[in-house]
Amino acid sequence: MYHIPVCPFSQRVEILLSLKGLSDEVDFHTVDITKPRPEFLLELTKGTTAMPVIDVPGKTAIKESMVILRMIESMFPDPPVARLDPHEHALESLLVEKQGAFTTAGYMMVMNQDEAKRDEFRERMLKLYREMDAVLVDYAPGDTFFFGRFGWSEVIFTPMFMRFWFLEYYEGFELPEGAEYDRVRRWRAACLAEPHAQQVTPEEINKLYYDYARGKGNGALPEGRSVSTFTFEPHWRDRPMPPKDKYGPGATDEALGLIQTVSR
Ligand SMILES: N[C@@H](CCC(=O)N[C@@H](CS)C(=O)NCC(=O)O)C(=O)O
Repeated sequence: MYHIPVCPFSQRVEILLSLKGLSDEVDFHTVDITKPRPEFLLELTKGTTAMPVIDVPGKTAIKESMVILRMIESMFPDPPVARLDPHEHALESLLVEKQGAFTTAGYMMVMNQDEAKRDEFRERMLKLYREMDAVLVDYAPGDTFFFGRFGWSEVIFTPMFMRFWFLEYYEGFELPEGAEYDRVRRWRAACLAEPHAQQVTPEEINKLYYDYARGKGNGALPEGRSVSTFTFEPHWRDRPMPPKDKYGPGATDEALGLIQTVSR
């Protein structure tokens, strides 16, 4: 599997492999998003640059996280993560249907550079949380997870809940109090605590996604900067927390710890 360690779409696959006890059966190769993709990788993807991609020995490589998840689930059915009962799988799929809109809303909100539009983006996120809450209330038999355990919809959403730590940090966005968010709040908390889903931390996310908070995604550079916050070097652990104020003047490479200043 070719992946970007902090990518939520890659994390979905990592969580599923971990739940199936297959993490050690797969060779993971990290891809530096800030550099052009090597030729062999573009051949595997037929020219697209997004990760993850899984190179299945002797077969055509497969991209797109949702497609990869389904393939792994069918190839390695034991233990099942998606519900085996077709009707139960349809129920959990009602929630999964929201993943695209949810992902887009969160990324658009963190990337928004127009302070006057903050409320608009916040409302869009809250509306989606209310819709997810309603699906859980109306269709989920479980009290925390959709069913009694961390399963299919949880694999798909948990990496997004973790990326959206950047909304707490850069936008001060928290789920408000209120009954209309109670069910989804419980679900989210249980997802975040899942032992098989601890691949990333808030510190890592908030340091790496600073450039997203400045409106630049996928390794692109904000004006005046020369090193992406997605870079592997220097390691994120060795860098300071970025400023939370995404609408103020941008931090420099030096302030972000991306360039070591030589002391004389
Ligand atoms: N729809 C894709 C999205 C994958 C995606 O956007 N990956 C990002 C990293 S989080 C990426 O590789 N971006 C770099 C690029 O597109 O060149 C999936 O579900 O796998």
